[in-house]
Amino acid sequence: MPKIDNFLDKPELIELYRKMVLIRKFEEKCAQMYSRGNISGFTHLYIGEEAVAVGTISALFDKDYVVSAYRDHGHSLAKGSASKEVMAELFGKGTGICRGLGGSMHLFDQKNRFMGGYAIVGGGIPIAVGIGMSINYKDEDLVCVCFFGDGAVNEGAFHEGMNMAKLWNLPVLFVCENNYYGMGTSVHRASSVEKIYKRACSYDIPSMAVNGMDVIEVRKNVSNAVKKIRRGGGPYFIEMQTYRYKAHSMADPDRYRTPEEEAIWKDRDPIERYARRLITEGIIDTYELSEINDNIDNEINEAVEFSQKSPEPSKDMLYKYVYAE
Ligand SMILES: Cc1ncc(C[n+]2csc(CCOP(=O)(O)OP(=O)(O)O)c2C)c(N)n1
Ligand SMILES: [Mg+2]
Repeated sequence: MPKIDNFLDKPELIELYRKMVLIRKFEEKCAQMYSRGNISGFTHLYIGEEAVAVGTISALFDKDYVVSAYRDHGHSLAKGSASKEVMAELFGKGTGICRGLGGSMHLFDQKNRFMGGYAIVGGGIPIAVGIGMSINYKDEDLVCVCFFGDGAVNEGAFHEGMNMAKLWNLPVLFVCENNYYGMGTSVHRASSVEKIYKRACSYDIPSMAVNGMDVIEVRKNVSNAVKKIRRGGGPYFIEMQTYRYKAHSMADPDRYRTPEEEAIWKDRDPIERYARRLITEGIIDTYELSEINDNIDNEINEAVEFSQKSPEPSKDMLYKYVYAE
């Protein structure tokens, strides 16, 4: 059976492709639905970064935990959330994954152990550390992966979290998605240390940088890191070098990047490159690829239809899940 680098078999290789396309098409549809007024509030798209979520999460057990930030649709989908429930959440409908009460930045899917998106930069990090602590306390063979951006490494929560994770030898994989910008501020204007993976040295946490545009590279390196963590090796830090093709959020005019820079990154497109590789290495043919794409188009259209038809959250939900009487 064909494999890439003797590493994954055909169904696994194809699943990596399918999941990346699912995220890309889901996000493209979100942009459309947002501009039509079906989705409101803040929405941050993950287009361009798909290989990071898919490569990382595919290396985990279903029972492992994932914590995200506010650019969270891709992580939730990669962890197994149903696309129609995520879309309905963005529409603010009662059938959404958080019954329409969370929205784009606060997805949560306990059954798939997706432990939330968080709008506060770095806010997910202490939560992931807490999950790591509970894993050790219960003596489980699990890992918690925490995704955050390059902007988060300048937050106090990052430093407190990294310190405690190392001190208590917690099974946490810190995945910094370095897309080179925190809103409109580039990394070199925000971080005294340009190589972000070096930040982990302060806490004696092993770390590395990985090409986040290559799903196989991501998958391999995360697998290795997770193996070490499961053996009791303590936390690990990976800087995934990637790029978001779209603006910071749907509300950002995106005037801080040059077309030349964008073109360089789009040339490294994780999906196109991987599709070419699958074909060149004889894993799949163009017919199979277009079949996968068509199936995903159908899935996304069904997700939109489901969301449109779904009811608003009922009025009796108004005071549920709030602290005030
Ligand atoms: C504590 C805090 N400070 C500021 C903000 C406003 N803010 C929202 S997103 C963002 C940029 C973060 O960039 P990064 O961590 O690189 O993630 P990316 O958006 O690139 O995925 C900022 C400053 C916030 N949400 N929380
Ligand atoms: Mg960033």
